[in-house]
Parts: sequence; C-alpha cells; structure tokens
Amino acid sequence: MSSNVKPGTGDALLVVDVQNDFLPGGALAVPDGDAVVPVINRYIEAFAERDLPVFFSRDWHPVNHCSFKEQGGPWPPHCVAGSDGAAFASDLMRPPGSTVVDKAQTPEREAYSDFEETDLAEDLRERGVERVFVGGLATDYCVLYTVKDALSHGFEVFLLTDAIRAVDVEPGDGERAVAQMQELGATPIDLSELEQA
Ligand code: VGL
Ligand code: ZN
Repeated sequence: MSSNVKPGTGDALLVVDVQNDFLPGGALAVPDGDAVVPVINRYIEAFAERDLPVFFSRDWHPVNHCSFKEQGGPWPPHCVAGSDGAAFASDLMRPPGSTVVDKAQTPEREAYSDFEETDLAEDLRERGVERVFVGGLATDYCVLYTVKDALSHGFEVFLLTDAIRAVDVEPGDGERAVAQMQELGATPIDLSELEQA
C-alpha cells in the first residue's frame, strides 16, 4: 500500500452512528454491532492522543420520520432524538473537544450521510482536514453514504474495516458496500496497519 496511514495533521476520525438502537437489543440492531465499540475506542485513542479531531455522528430522527414503517418507510422506529436508543453506546469513549454531528432530522427526508444537511464538510475544511478515517454503523447505509459524500467532497478516505458492521437486509450487502467504497477510491485499513504505521 502506498498511502501513509499514520494519523497526523490534516486527518480526522469520523465515528458513524454508534448508538444503542444499532446494537444488539436495539430497535434496529446491526448483527454484531457492539463488536465495533472496543475497536473504535482504540482508533479514538490514536487520534485523541495526537490532538486530532474526532467527530461522532448520531442518527437523530423526529418521531414521525419518513424512514419509519408507520410513515411508509423501510425501518422500525429508531434513534428518536433524545431517546435512550439514540444515545451513544455506553462504552464508547468520547474525548473532550470532540464534535457531535446530528443528522436525518427532517421528517420528510432520509439522510444516511453525515454530510447531508449538516455543517460537517465546512467544519472539516475549517480545521484543515484532508483525510478522513471512517468507521461505525452500518456499513451498508450510513457508513456507505458518508464515505461516498466524503469522496465527492474531495476528502481522501480510509475505511476502517475492523470497525464497521452491516445490516445485511440482503445477504452480501455489507460486502458489496465495501467493494463499492473501494471502487470509488476509499482505502481499506485496519487497526494493525494504523498502530504499526
Ligand atoms: C442507518 C438505517 C436507518 C445507519 C440509519 O446508521 O446506517 N441505517 N437509519
Ligand atoms: Zn435512521
């Protein structure tokens, strides 16, 4: 691999939707979703100890969001703003100075990407970020759309392959999402590459 994966100036970590409703027992449980938490905590440590920016997104829906089955959408109600299900996983580390990005708050619009109707792109640019390291839930929805948007905004993207899990509504959705992100230009990495860098 040619890229230098060692986190440094110009890098940011994006932790996508590591919220109770996406963990086992939650309203929209992602299989094995809780397995990302200890791994993401190691990435967070690597960024926090170098004073690099860390962003946490939250799916943050109104009670009548269009993605919910009662409104004709595909999903059970989940991540209703302010609910326990919308809270971050209790074991997730959150370093002081990190930034929370709430998304998908408009009742009429689905928004899987952290960049949709948020200030994330501007915030990253203002901080001089050029490369984003992306992990979280779920591989085939919010991670996929966030990575696509990050690439189209011109950021270099590292996909944290050991810190993502898929919903897999259709078997293979997660694998296809990873392949698509790679084709679009994201570089898959894991913790061992980062910690050895
Ligand atoms: C997500 C389905 C519905 C996600 C959010 O965070 O990947 N998936 N809402
Ligand atoms: Zn949602």
